[in-house]
Amino acid sequence: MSKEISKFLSLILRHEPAKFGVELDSGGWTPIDVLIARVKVAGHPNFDRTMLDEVVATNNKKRFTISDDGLRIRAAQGHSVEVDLGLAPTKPPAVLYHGTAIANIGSIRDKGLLPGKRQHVHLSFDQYTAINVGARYGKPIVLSVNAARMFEDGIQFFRTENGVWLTGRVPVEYLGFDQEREAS
Ligand code: HQG
Repeated sequence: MSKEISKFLSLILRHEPAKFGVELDSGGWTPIDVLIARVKVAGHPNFDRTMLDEVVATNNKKRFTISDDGLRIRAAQGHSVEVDLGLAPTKPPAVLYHGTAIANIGSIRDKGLLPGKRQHVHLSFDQYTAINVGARYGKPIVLSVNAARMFEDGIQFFRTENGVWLTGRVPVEYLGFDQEREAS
């Protein structure tokens, strides 16, 4: 139940708020009481604040953030609708990782990492997380990203409330394909 609700909240808060009668402000926030009302009519009549708090607290990736006053909620990352999370540009670790499906490698070698439907390219702090991200789309492979050099070259990075690293795109010269041989 909790996983189903979590996925539904991600859909509303990242991708299709209008479809469910939810309005996000420029920072991606929305009032919790309205959200709960919309989730109830969308097929989860028992949904309430206690359940929402539990989903937020137990979510394995801490995908949702509640405002300090407890009245609003937003997705910590992953938006396809345009929001400005208001994150300060931050110096990244020297190396970050990106998990993808092996099937994407040819195109990534060609064009680098692009954000696709989302607002940013998502990068992971560790290889374990990255492999799980990549496995969502097929046989996974992990690419390393020379974040130190990107940063030196003036490219901005942001760290989300739940520890995901975001950047606009990753040109191919910053990518390491070292693991490709192991994966094939
Ligand atoms: C790939 C999850 C071909 C990219 C995760 C990825 C993450 C290219 C896919 C968050 C490409 C986009 C985001 C290129 C990138 N050619 N394929 N030039 N450039 N790609 O889902 O990073 O569980 O939009 O490798 O944990 O997989 O939802 O991005 O495979 O943090 O909270 O295009 O979603 O978080 O897929 O995942 P996505 P992602 P949640």
